[in-house]
Amino acid sequence: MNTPHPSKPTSGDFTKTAGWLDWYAGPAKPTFTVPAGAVDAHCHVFGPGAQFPYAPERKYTPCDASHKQLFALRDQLGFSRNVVVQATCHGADNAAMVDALQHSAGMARGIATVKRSISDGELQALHTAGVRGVRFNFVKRLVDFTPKDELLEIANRIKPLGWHVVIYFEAVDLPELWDFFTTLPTTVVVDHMGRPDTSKPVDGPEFELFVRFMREHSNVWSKVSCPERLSVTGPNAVGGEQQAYRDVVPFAKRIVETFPDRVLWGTDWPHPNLKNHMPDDGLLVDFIPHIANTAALQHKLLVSNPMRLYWPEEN
Ligand code: 0GY
Repeated sequence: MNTPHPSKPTSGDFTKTAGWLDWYAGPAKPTFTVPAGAVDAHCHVFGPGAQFPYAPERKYTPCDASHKQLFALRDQLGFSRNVVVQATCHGADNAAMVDALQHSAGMARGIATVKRSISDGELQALHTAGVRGVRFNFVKRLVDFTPKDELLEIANRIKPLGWHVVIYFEAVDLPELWDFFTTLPTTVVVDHMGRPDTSKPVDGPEFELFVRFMREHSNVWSKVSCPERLSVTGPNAVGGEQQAYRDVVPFAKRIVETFPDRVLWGTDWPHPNLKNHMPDDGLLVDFIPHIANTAALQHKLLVSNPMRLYWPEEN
């Protein structure tokens, strides 16, 4: 008899993957006040599974995290808008994400996952719902391989809609993916700074390559998000100062200061796949002034950049 792998979910079973932490209920009110009109440009919804079943091909089964809970968090943190990124646990079924957009009164945009079989009519329906991009995921623990010719075909089809491509990859894979990324015909937004290894120097060859990638390609943007995912030192404050995730600061600060017009920030709520600690989203907001330390930089990061990309009609 075949016994299923314990970490590999089966399609009808929505039992949360072992070791998974639920998102943090009751986050602190941040000390840092975000500028008016701030956008949380990277967050997700999960299900609820009973209404929007998780994809049979998923690599994890999350806890449910609804759009109501997302919008309550937005209000608690002082944000005005969200960009809801299709999570891999929903595969290419964008229904939960689209439902969130449709309940946002125009205050959320979306990033979808699509296959080459999607019709023009379906793409147009996603656009009408508020989708403004597609995500190509190269993180092997999250997705199976999709051929690059399929991705390029999708990129060429979404370009006329004015959409962009969001890419998610690990820093060690950038050299191999460079040629593909630089052929993409749209704006390209990198998730979480290309996941640098923050135990390596900020001016070492690995992160220099990422900086070069952005410097040489003016269509490349970066989310300076997920200190909780990238940090080795972790959430603990040291001394009297709030220095959670302090090892990530030099990486994010460098990107914000070098490319102030091409950076975005997001909570990453409900924080998929965290097993060691779950961040208090209020404290994540308090991380922002450490990486963008002037009002002008904060405004670009949180308001003018995401508005230009996701709500250009309001500019
Ligand atoms: C993130 C990061 C992760 C997961 C996903 O869609 C996803 O499943 O994005 C991760 O596990 O690193 O951006 O939420």
